Amino acid sequence: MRHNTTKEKLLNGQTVFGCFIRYPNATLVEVLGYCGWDFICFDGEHGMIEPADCEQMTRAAELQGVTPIVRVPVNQPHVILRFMDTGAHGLHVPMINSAAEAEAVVQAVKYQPRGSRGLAGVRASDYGQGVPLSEYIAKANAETLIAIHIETEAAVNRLPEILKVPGLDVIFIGPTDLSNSLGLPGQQQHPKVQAIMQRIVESVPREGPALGIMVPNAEAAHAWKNRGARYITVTLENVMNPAIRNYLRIAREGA
Ligand code: 3PY
Ligand code: MG
Repeated sequence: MRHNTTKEKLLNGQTVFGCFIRYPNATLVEVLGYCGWDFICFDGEHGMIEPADCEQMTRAAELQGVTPIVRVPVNQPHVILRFMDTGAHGLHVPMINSAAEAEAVVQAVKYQPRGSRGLAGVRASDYGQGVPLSEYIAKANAETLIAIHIETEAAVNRLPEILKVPGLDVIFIGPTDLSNSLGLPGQQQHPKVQAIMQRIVESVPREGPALGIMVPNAEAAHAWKNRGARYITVTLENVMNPAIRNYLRIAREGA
């Protein structure tokens, strides 16, 4: 397993910026790797990315020195295992609603003694051809980044308990699912959605796991940086759309 520079930056108190992509394509990762992202997150929840895609995309990210992270579709150990065995440096797990569910994530991701992840000579462990497995285990346990999604009202209510689970690196706000959970689907700017996000901000202490969030644009990213978020993501579509529209406007009408 390679060194996780995104986790290192978080541990040093820095803020990291990443891009979510939902298309199973390693070339896209390679291209985006030239843009300066700290990490790229391959979306296996709302995208079509399967473990075999994740493996190729992880290779491309490593080639570019950008951290490969994957969002798994569901909090199940056998699913998490297949994605993490590709060598991804970290993962997002959606819909974590209790301390027990957060603990299950850590159990699935970490090897003994902290967790119970299954061990084999897979890509993550250099196919057993690199350092001894015992060395790999210690490195993987230290370097793998865990981001859990807090995206329901129930999760926010239980956040103090969830935060006590050791091994979490990022408490990630999912604004879209939060709006859904409050019966206000797609209304992320609604005062009730904003208020529950503020509760999360106030519940996550600065010295614990980093606060993370999905934002719609650069202005929101910077505003969230100022609010204390240190793990900030955007979708490829949300950075691409205004850039293309701006290009076409200027091309057609002049600057
Ligand atoms: C959400 O907004 O629900 C998310 O999961 C963002 O990635
Ligand atoms: Mg979500």
